Amino acid sequence: MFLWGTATAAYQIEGATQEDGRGPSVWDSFAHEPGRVRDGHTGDVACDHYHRWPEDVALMAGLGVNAYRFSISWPRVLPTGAGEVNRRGLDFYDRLTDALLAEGVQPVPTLFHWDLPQALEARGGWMERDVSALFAEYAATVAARLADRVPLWITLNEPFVHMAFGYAMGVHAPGRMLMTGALPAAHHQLLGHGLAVQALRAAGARQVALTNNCTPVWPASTREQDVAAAGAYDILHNRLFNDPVLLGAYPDLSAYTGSLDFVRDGDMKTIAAPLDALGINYYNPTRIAAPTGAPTDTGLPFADAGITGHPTTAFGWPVVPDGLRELLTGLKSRYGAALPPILITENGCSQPDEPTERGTIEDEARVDFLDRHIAAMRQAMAEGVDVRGYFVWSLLDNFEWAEGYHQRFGLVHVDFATGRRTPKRSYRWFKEFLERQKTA
Ligand code: GBH
Repeated sequence: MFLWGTATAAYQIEGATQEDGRGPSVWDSFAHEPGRVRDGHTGDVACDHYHRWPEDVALMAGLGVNAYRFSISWPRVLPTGAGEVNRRGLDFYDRLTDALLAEGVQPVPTLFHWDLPQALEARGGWMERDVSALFAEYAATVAARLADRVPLWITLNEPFVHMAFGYAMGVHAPGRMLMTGALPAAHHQLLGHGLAVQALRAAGARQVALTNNCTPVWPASTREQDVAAAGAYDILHNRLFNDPVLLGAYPDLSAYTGSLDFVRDGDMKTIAAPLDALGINYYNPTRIAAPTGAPTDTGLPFADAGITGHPTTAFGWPVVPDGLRELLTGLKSRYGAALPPILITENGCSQPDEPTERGTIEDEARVDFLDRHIAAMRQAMAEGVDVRGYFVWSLLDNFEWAEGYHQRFGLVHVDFATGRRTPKRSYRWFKEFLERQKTA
């Protein structure tokens, strides 16, 4: 069965950050630090999904999806990251799982979508090797409770973005600016992934995947320097996270570091544990040029050249549906038989989505975006790529990290003052699309 779903993440929708024994995460601390998130927005309430989840499950039942990708909040389950289990935290995901199954919606949990328990950040966060083993213990704890009903698990969401935005550039929690010094945070996430795969299988999980954010990389010109810079960017963004998992080895990282002393014997074998699927989050391609040599250069071996000549979303990201086909066929040609079946675990766009006087939200641009990306995915499938699922980011407008509530990605509009949900035109479009899949 092809999985058609929507996706969300705990900190972006749940709220209730101090309820039922949940501990603080790095995102609670970060969002409450002045100047970190636009207009000082926080996830304290967000979509209040922690209380309104029955309504959200009903929205998915009405939509007709057969799968739902959500994330589990590590500090809800283990308030200090390790040790004492908070049963009320697990109870929440247990209730959600049962309610989804009762509606014929397969729960697809992600164990880590960036909300590290603050107590583990105090110990060094993902820069600290021990966090990998603690992540696997947490995975085992959750699976012991849910694996009897949950067939498919995702370990990490976008370790690239977490490393780059959280540890290298400081624009996401935990707000560190280590630049290339952040590479251990990549390795420890990947090691945590590999250890979690073992723990999940031991607890009875039938299928395990990792979700990577991938981007097709376009050289800004055919000049040799630009092509080399594009290759260097591809290594950092895509291959650093795909190669170890699929091939058991890092790509050549000499443009970024002189030493991989954080890698120990046996790590690569752990990281390369066979997967049942690779999750891909696709938003847009990236155009890369050689650094200019100006004082404003980052010191990195590439510069973002920007993409022009394509429409953009409210976030300013270029809309390039064919980039999804290019990405998928590119993965197939790079990894061949080592590439497991693919799940598109996120795809979607931000739009202003102001209600009309009649209260409806006519998000035509989102309908067009989704329609064209699904067509591009199908084109890749026709070209031989084994894709098994597609999840729209997102079910609900939600807390968009450093942008707060300013970017709206939902099929369902959320009035953040009242929590009121209003399905958009795109929700009705996707519902009709899914009905057509059943009869086709
Ligand atoms: C995902 O990350 C996250 O998993 C999810 O939580 C989030 O809400 C969602 O996407 C929407 O942001 O500067 O034009 O080259 C997406 C990671 C990183 C993808 C930045 C787009 C930059 C576009 N994104 N990237 S551009």
